Amino acid sequence: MQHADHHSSATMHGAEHHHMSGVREDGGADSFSRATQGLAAAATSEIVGLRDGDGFALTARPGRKQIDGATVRMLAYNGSIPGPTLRVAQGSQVTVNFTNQTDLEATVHWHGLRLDNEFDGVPHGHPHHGMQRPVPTGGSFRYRVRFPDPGVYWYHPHIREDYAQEMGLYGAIVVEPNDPAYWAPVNRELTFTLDDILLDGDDVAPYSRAESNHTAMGRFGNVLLVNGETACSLAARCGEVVRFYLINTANVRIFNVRIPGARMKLVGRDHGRVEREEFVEELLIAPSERLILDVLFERSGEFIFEHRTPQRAYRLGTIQVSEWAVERSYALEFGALRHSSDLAVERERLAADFDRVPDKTLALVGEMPGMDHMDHHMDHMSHMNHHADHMDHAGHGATAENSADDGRIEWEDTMPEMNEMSTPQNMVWKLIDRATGGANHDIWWTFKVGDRVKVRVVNEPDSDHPMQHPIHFHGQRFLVLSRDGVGNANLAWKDTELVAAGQTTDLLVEMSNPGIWMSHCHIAEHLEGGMMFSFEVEED
Ligand SMILES: [Cu+2]
Repeated sequence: MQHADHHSSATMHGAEHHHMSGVREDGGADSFSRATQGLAAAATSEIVGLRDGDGFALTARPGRKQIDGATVRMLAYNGSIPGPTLRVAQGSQVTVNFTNQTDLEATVHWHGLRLDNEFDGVPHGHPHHGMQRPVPTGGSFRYRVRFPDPGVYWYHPHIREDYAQEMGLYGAIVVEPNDPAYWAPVNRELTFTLDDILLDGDDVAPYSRAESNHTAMGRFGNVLLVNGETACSLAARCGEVVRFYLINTANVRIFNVRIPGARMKLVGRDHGRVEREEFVEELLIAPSERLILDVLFERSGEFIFEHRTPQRAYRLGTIQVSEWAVERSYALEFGALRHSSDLAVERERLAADFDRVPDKTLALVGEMPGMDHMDHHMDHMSHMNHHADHMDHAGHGATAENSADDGRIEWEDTMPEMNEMSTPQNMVWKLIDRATGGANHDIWWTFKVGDRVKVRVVNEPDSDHPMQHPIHFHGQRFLVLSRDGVGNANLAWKDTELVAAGQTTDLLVEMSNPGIWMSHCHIAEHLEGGMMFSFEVEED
């Protein structure tokens, strides 16, 4: 694992430590505590198998952790960062007794699960349909969680995500399919959370209790973490096929993952299988998205698990593959590219949806009230020129799949001082319903169970700060129909989709789960800045 500011050949894109005033802001009631005295060291994450009907206790509390030589105060579920990985069977239901021992209100959001509305973890002062009362410090809440779909999901708080999630409150959920032939056989399955954290010298860069900051670009970290650790290493055997369940738990950072020298096959995304498996060199994963990759290690030696941006490569981890061949290799099965018959049926079904007029159009807009117009204009121009260079270089602007080199993604914090000072007051992020002009809280959509709603998401290239946004729908699942007018050649059920700056993406959202649900940008600071709205799905 590399420290993000080593070998900063990326010049201005190097994520440098933010050397703030140098004065610690501890002790003030305005900041979350950074004290580590008396806290237990965070443990490594456990894998917990839960059976239908089981109960499980989940407690969030502060813990202490060593990161890159610094001892910092963090938050842990059941004493570990990430929290326990839950392994459950498709169709099962469990009860989670959550207790909040942190120093802020909390909920647990079960990201991607089509569960009952009241257990979705969206906070509201007065609990009503789709909402729950925030769990105060010392309080608890009983969640009933069900798992209708195979795939990989995760859990995290839905209050001050910019702080609580960054501090370690996240955990993986692997839902095992009922059909034993759903996945190809592999030797092992491993779960990896991809994250970063912003250190300021020997401590976590401070957080205000009153409001989030880094609202403009989101809080980029300067240390990368895989499963909460800076040095991820694993051992494998020659001929072994390992399934990687990847979850991006970062506030804003996008990862572009690869393992040079090993063979990698995309087999699934958020909610299970892809339409057709494909061999890949590298793949993007945006905040809150998931990837399911099968990896074959054909020869012995050291392999690097890497995050590649257009400017540089970061080491995420190291895999040592021994010469000792695995007893049963699944190399043959790995070589077969399987198709999902369920998604083939969906493709036929949605042929008419590709060309029809969208039911809803959402624009993604950033506004900087009070920002000097001229400065803004110049910044914007240089920003767009930068994009144009990359597009020329890559030779394309629109592809069926988002790629690392299409030039419309911010990989690092390019304006750290300005970003750090930005708040929801001076940087406003909006989801705008083009039909009504309503923004964020003003939007209220109503659908019926069974509706398949075509939502066009237009990430406006001319707003005050065009950048990518991972758009997330709670409680439902969707298919990506097209990106920039190019039809999606490989369907998968998802709950989050990255929309690059200037990109137009059409989604087909299947309204299958009744209730009042949230949709929002999953950049934590954009959500905190109000980039969200609610929609209702009525029982038929
Ligand atoms: Cu956003």
